[in-house]
Amino acid sequence: MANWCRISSRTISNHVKTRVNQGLPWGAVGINQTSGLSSALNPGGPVSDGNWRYQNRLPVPRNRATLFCNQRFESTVAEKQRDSFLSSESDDDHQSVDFPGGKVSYISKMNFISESSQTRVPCYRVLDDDGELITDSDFQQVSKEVAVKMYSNMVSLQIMDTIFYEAQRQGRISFYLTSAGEEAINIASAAALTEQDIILPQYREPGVLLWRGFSLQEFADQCLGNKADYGKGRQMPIHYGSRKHNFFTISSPIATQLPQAAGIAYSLKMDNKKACVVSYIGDGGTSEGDFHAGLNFAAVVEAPVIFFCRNNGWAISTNVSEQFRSDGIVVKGRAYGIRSIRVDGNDALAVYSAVSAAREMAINEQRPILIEALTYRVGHHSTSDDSTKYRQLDEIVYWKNARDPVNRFRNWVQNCGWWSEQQETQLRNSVRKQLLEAIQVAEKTEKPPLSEMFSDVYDYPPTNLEEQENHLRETVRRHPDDYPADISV
Ligand SMILES: Cc1ncc(C[n+]2csc(CCOP(=O)(O)OP(=O)(O)O)c2C)c(N)n1
Ligand SMILES: [Mg+2]
Repeated sequence: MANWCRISSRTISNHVKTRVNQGLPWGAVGINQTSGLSSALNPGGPVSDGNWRYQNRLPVPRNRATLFCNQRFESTVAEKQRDSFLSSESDDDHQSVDFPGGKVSYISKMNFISESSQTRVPCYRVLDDDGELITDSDFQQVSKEVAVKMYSNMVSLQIMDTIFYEAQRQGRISFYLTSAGEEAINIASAAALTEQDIILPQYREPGVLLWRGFSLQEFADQCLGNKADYGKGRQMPIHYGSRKHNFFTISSPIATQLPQAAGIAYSLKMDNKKACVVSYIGDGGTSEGDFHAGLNFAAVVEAPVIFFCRNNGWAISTNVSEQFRSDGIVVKGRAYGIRSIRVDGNDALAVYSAVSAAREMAINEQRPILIEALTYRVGHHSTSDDSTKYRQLDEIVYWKNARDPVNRFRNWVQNCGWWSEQQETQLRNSVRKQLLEAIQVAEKTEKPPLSEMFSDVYDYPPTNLEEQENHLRETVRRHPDDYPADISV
């Protein structure tokens, strides 16, 4: 369970008072309204062993900001020597070695590079918790039209999640996975791109496809695996893909999309295209070898790709504190020579601004960029999971209510005078109705013929596959009650 601790506003020193701090499953991070560096809080008392998550647990505070603290940034001997030699002059300035990558100076002091810096990398945001614009923030303005579309899409995604989730509970689809809590990441990142930019998703980013115009009917057809599904019913629900929308088909093995993204971005570079690749990944996905291969490859070939990491605190039941000891993911960029930023993933304007800037740099300077968005997976991992078995209900409720990205953005759009209560009701009723209709249509649409299950891989199917096909047809004929009646055998 996450380690809970509390910092009252009195304990926050003056210089950080202007920065609001979040209750985060990945420890407290200073929130910065500009993308530069700033101080961050050093929360809680020291805990010295690896069992920190089970110690120092304080009662869950009510009605005040709660900080999920961890103490892995505790001072160590190495940290006290913190990076001093990186900034100080070499004690023998004339002694250096020319090494691939530049000159390296020699020093005669034995200093290890510390494992972490004293302060965590701050988190860029533009809107405060109430959706008020933070004075002097550094952000990309969005037009009324774009803002309203962003908000409407965030609501549609929420409703889509609710209805498909219920459909799964009713046994109408076999599986589902929601994006609850990550609506701003989904929609705002998509809004900052152009349709020529190529998306390689993990799986919790259907909002990008929604933004690009994939219809509710197309979502329903895929989840129901009918004849209209572009994957011909061969994939599990939520494995969307659309050539028309430059959205690669989701594949279950996580992180495989990253080296592919680097390669595709390199091809854009070779063709002098004014576009980039955006590859999404979860915090858990960063532990895969493909994450490292993808980032390194992209850095070396200077490929225009944005690696967008949704750090939502959990990889199924594994908390980020059990996933890595680094200051999240943002710091990993530098190890590969990649420019990086940490952003508040629940602030749609900050995500939009960071992705716009990243896109400009990726294309104009032909380089990869890493974005780490701090957020929280409000739903269970998928319909195969019950997250109350490994995390506290209060933690979920806190993020669902106090940190909801949709309400936060709504407040801003409403304060701009671009949204009303009446529009809200109309939108919600209309999307709900469209979705229910889409599911009904998808249910009535025939399933793809059985032959499709064996096509598209081999020109000439090997004999073992032919045997499997014949065996399957025989089984369906023998047990018709166990298979949908509309499958053509
Ligand atoms: C290569 C690989 N290893 C393990 C899995 C099993 N698996 C599916 S989702 C998941 C967790 C991923 O967590 P994260 O990347 O944080 O994404 P989130 O679900 O939080 O959005 C794991 C381990 C997998 N699909 N592929
Ligand atoms: Mg995760």
